[in-house]
Amino acid sequence: MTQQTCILIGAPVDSGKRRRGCLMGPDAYRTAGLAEALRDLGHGVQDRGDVRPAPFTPKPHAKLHALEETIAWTTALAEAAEAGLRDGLPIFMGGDHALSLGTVLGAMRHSEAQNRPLFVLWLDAHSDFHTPETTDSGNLHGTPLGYVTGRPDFDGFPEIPMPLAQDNIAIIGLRSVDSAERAALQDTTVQRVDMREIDETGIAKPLSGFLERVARSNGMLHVSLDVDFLDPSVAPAVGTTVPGGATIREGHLVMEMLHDSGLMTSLDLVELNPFLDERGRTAQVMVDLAASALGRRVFDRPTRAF
Ligand code: B3U
Ligand code: MN
Ligand code: MN
Repeated sequence: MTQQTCILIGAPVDSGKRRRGCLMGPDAYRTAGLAEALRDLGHGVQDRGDVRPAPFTPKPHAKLHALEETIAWTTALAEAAEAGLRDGLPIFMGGDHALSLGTVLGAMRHSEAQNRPLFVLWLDAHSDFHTPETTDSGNLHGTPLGYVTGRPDFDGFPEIPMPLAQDNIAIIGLRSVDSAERAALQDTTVQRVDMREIDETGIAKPLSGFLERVARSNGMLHVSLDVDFLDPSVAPAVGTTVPGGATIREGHLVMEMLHDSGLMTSLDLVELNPFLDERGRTAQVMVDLAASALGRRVFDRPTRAF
């Protein structure tokens, strides 16, 4: 198995929505033994501690929640992501999904410097494709894919170098998409895999199609795993529970396929709210999924080439 240098980066972002608690995420992952699990697999592990937002002055805003704070996190996390990618495989311990405004931006800058295309795999019940104009909730954790694809109205956020190509994005696990997002997504070539498709064809088929495309382009692959990708019965520690999510096995299969592909270059673990957890079980599930993505398995088997 290829050894990696895993760089753990705490991203206690709690500004992307109103319900608080995701700021406790990084320490929950540490307590659940993320570093130890990765070391047991033979990887090098460095915990860089928690990122802090850039300085900011909060201003009241009619609709958007904590806009300035979220911009400040975006600036700081983009830098942390770029630095982490230079040194190894960064794993961002969130924090709500607003953290991906920064981590994907950092990955975009890094991939541009490497002259390799960036691909993004979004494992989520939601499509997070809003803009600050289209969001009804005003919660910016619903906007990162809108931002990185170059949608309008992200005033005050860092400039996007070159929008992420729609062809380079897959969202898997969809079951809660707002009408403005649906309308916008329908005009794109983003690969959208909803729970119905997973029920009908299984999760491996759409994922391997996507991974083949990443491999063919010698792409870098950023994976963003939202806790609510999983069914709330197995992962209850999340503010927005949407029934009908992925099973534990589907989650592990995705992670095992990612490992076999050797393509993943960075990983977000987002939306864990330890305040809502039951004896740490969701934190543990997320640690186990991360371990699968880094090679944990029962038996060795011949790996599939992508
Ligand atoms: N699309 C809704 C709900 C939502 C998005 N992401 C989460 N919830 N976790 C919104 O508020 O934008
Ligand atoms: Mn999300
Ligand atoms: Mn979600």
